[in-house]
Amino acid sequence: VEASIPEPLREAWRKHSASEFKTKEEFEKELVRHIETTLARSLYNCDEHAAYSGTALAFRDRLIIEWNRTQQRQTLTDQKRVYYLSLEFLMGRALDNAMLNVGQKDSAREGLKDLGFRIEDVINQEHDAALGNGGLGRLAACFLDSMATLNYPAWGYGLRYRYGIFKQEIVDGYQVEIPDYWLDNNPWEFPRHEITVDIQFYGRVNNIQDVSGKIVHSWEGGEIVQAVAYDVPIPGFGTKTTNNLRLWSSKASSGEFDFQKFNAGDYESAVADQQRAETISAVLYPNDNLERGKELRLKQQYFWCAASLHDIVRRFKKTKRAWSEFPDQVAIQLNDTHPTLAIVELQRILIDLEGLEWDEAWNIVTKTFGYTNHTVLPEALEKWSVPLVQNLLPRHLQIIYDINLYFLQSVEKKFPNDREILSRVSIIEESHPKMVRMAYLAIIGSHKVNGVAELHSDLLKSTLFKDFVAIYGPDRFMNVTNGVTPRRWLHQANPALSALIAKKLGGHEFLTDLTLLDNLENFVDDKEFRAEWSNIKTQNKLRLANFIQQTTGYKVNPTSLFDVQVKRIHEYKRQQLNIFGVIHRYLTLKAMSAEERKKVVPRVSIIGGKAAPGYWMAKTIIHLINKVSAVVNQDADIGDLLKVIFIEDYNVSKAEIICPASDISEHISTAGTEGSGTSNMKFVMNGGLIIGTCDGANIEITREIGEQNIFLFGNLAEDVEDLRHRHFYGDFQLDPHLAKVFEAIKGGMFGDAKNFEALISSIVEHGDYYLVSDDFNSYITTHGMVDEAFKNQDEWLAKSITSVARMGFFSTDRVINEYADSIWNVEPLNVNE
Ligand code: 8GP
Repeated sequence: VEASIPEPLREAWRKHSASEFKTKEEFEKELVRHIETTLARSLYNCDEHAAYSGTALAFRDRLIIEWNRTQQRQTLTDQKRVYYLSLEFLMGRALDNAMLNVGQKDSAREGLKDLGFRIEDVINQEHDAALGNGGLGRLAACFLDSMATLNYPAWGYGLRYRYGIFKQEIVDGYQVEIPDYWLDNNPWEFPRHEITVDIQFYGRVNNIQDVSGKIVHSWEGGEIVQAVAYDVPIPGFGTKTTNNLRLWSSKASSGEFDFQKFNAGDYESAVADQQRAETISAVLYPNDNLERGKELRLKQQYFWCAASLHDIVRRFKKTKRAWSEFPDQVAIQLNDTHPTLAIVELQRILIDLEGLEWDEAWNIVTKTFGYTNHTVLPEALEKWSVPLVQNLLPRHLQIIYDINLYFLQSVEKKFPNDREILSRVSIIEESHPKMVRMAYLAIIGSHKVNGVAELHSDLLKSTLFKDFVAIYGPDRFMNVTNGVTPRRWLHQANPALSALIAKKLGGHEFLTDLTLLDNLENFVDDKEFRAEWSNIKTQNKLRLANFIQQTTGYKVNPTSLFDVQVKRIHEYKRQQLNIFGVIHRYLTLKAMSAEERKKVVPRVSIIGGKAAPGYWMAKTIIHLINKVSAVVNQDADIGDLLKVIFIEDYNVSKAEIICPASDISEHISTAGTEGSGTSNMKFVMNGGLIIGTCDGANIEITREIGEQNIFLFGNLAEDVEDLRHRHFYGDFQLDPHLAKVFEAIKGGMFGDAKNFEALISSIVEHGDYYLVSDDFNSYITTHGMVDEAFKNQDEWLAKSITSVARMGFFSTDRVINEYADSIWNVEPLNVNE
């Protein structure tokens, strides 16, 4: 139904059309109105949380006004749009970001003050939106910010999980998981109950011959689950664009209950059906860099891909264009292989529902999709068992087989004498059971495949996807090095530093053109500037020290060197290397004379991150960190020389406190294992130095900021395979310093040694896959260099300023422009007309 109001009646609409607040007064009016009406509170019972809700609602109104105009503008200009499909969007908090992006934080601060509240306390009321695990999900969130800021017509599509990533509690040193029910009073989403899509599962395929003799495939039976849209407005910084993040929620399709079953007295089964449907979008899988092949996960993937594609196709069909124009209107980016079924689904829509020929359809499909790979870890590569796919998505399996058939025929033509290559590149792995290799399907169905840092993209081409480079040529494979949004990770997280930089550079333009930071190098020797810079770091460390005291009870000295490693806990990221290094430091301190100790730089080792609930070794590492913390922190003999802090429940809003407060941060994955890493960028952008391996984006950070400004250590990626091979054949020598650390653990210094046996034996007896022992000496030696460098505060400060000045490359604005130019072929919208 066309719901548009006819022109003669639009006058009243124009007169009363909602407008956004622009001053402190107007903000106060909106805030009080929301508190008194929407929230039904008053000045007699308005607590901080109500103040937060009212403020959020006032800003939400502003966003929705811009959101409406943006959608209108994008529909009118009818340009090509980008759709970013990601199972994870790790957004964190929205209020502070909204205030800063629409440029009204001062109005809000003053307005809240007038009404009796401190803006910081109000902001702190917000629950993080934690619909992601780690880097991949946070990258998607940074991308949304940049796409809106740069005025790209872009949508995010994801799942509206009822439970985000679990909350982590530490009990007796062990991680305990608590469900994160985050949806109560979430003011940032708009339910669109009128936008629903029916999604089919199971059933069977009937192949029918039509009058012309063509075989038509019809997917019948099975069950239907309904997808309901929830929209989250994404405001750009300093621009009119507010884009949309559409999250799908699952619901039983026949309303609340199956009333027939209900009336027949089968109450339980009616409720069970409903619950089974709602289960699809109930939980985020809490694994980072690990796939477990669970049916519910596959259901999530198809549910979300099918709903999103239906939405995209519906929007395209409204323009009444020919199907051949689809790739000129639509670019779809696959954030890892999780949305690969979208390729199959689009092919299905085109041939089964729209009646296109296979080749014509496939040509449209491949021009539409791009695929980003985030990891080379074998355990993270998705494979789905053929029987599972057959049962859940019978028609899709047929299409996958057809895609594979045509692909293998083309490979055979190209390499007629190579039988081996066919089995190597086949989408179907000939195992028991057979498996569908999703990465191969994603490559074959996309026109571009990219990795997330240079080394990573090179490794993809030379190892995992080597055969595909031979088949398609090198042009299909490219690199787009990751970035982070400077709005959240500099301006919002570190307002004092952002203000100082703006003062020096004559404005905040650097926030939308980060390369302008390079002008800071002119001030490296500016005394006053240096003092302010250093003072800001001290204040940020003080803020973190207070946070640590409030949350752990431990007092840390803010003049100590703050050494931080925060990220998901994973053997490849090597938090075990870190904690063994800390134990080595502790043992060294204990053996020192009082005289020697005087020369020691006091250090606070701060580690935080979640382990996947089923990842036992990662949980063991957390346990060890907490045991070491308990022993070291109460050792009066050591005092401030060493403190060890485990930050519980690390998340985006905690990262905003932690990143600006580090002196040094650790990015110490085994070379060749980390796709890119993005926290390395956040830390350097905030004036912290880093210690790291030659891995992921560390290499490019080094190239930008200069070798003298980073502490690199460890074996190179090219040597890893050989070392592993040698270990496998028994050629392994435990590093003598590490041996001492193990002696201490085995001697019970950190509680029952049995708890840590497996951690030690993975290194000593099982081949040390992550090369902890091989890199240990280099690691502790380099930490010695960090200590020495920190003693010279003047030079340290120069390194800090120079590094920030050279970080311009690592903005997601640069990243998004690269995707837009070389993968999506889309232009930003001119919003000033
Ligand atoms: C991560 C990579 O490990 C990291 O190096 C990279 O910076 C980031 O993606 C963004 O590109 N990968 C994941 O977070 C990941 O694989 N997550 C799984 C939950 C899907």
